[in-house]
Amino acid sequence: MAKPLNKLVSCVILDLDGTLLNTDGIVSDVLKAYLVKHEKQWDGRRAHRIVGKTPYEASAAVVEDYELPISTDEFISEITPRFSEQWCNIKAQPGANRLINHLRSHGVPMALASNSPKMNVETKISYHQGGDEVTSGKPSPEIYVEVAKRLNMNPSSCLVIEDSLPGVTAGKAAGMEVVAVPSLPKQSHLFTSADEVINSLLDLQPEKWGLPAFEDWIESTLPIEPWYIGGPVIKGFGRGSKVLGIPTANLSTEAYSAILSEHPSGVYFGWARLPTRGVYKMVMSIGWNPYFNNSEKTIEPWLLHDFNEDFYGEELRLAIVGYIRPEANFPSLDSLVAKIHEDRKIAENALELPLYSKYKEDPYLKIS
Ligand code: ADP
Ligand code: RBF
Ligand code: MG
Repeated sequence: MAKPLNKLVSCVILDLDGTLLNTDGIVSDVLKAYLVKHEKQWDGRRAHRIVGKTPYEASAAVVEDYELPISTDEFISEITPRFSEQWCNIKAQPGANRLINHLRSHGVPMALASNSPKMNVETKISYHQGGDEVTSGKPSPEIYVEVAKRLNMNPSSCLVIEDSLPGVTAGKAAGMEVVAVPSLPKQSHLFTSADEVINSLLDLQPEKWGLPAFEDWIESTLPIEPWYIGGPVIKGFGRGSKVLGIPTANLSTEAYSAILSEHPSGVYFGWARLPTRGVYKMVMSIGWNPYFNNSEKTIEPWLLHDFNEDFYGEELRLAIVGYIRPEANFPSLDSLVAKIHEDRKIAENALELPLYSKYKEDPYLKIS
C-alpha cells in the first residue's frame, strides 16, 4: 500500500519545554532532590505524568502520585525557587537551533506554543508565542488555535512539533499536522494520533510537509559538534555479535548518563583510539537496540579494523563526529545486519572527507 502523502503546510509551531529545550533532566533532578525531604524516591517511570502539563497540573500530579502531605499550592511555592535556580542550566535539544535557523533562513513563519509562560520570558526567545493568554492548557487546542490566529494562518496550514502526548492531542484537536518527538524513551507506541513520530529533531524531514529540505546532510551523514566518551571496554550481552561479523566494544553507560541524555539514541560514527594499538574508524549505535528491546541504553562501537583478538578491559576513547540515522526495528536479523553493513560503508567513506578526517588528530585521542 502506498503511504498517503502528508498535508502540505506553510508554517511551523514549536512546543518549547521538552521539544526545543531539554527540560526533562532538570525537572527530574529538582524533583529527585525535593522528594528526599518528604522521604520519597523519584520514580523515572512516572515522568510521563508531568510531561506536557501546565506547571499547576504537573504539580498536582506529583502531590497525588507521591502522596505528599501538602497542598498543590504549597508544593508550588516550595518547588518554584528550586526550579528558578536551575533554569540557567537548561540546554537546547539536539537539532533545535539547526531547525530554527533553517526555518528562519527560508522565511518559514514559525511560532512557539508553550504551556509554561514563565519559561518563554526567561529563555528570551523572541517569536510569536501563546501560553500567557490562554485559559486552558494542552490537551486543549486553545493555545494552538490562538497561535495560528496570530500567525494569520489556517490551522490546516500549520505543522506542530511536540514532545508530549497532551501537546500532540492539542495540535490534532486544533486541526493541525503534528510531528511527535517523544522526549521520554520508549514512548513512541503511545503517539498513534500524531501524523509522524520521530526519534529526535535531527530526523525531521521538512520536505515531507512541503517545506524546504535541510541542506546540511553530506553523503548520508549529518555533521555534529563532536562529543567524546571513553573508558574500559566492558562485556556486552554476548549475543554473538562477533559471530555475525559485527563485534562491538561496549562502553559502560554509567559514567556518561548526563552526556547520553544530551544526545539522541541513534547510529553515529567517528574515530576510536586504543592506546597500544592506534586510531581507527568507528561506527556505533547508542540506545536501546529496538530489535532486541533492551531495557538499558548501550554504547556499541564497531571498530572498522580486523584485530584477530579481544581487547576487553583496554581503555577505549571515542570522538563522535557525525550522525547517520535513528535506531530502528527490523523484520529479521538478516535485515538488521545488512543495515549495519550499510552504516559501515557510509561511515568509512564519510571519514575520508576533510570535514571528518581532521578529528583523527583530535587532542582527546592523543592524551594518555
Ligand atoms: P560483547 O557482547 O561482550 O560486547 P561482542 O560479540 O560484541 O561481545 O564482541 C565484542 C568484543 O570483541 C570487544 O569487546 C572486543 O574485545 C572484541 N573485538 C574484536 N574486534 C573488534 C572490532 N573490530 N570492534 C569492536 N570490538 C572488537
Ligand atoms: N540494533 C537495533 O536494534 N537497531 C538498529 O538500528 C541498530 N543499528 C546498529 C548500527 C550499528 C552501526 C551497530 C554497530 C549496531 C547497531 N545495532 C542496532 C545494535 C545491534 O543490535 C547490537 O550490536 C547487537 O548486539 C548485534 O548483534
Ligand atoms: Mg558488544
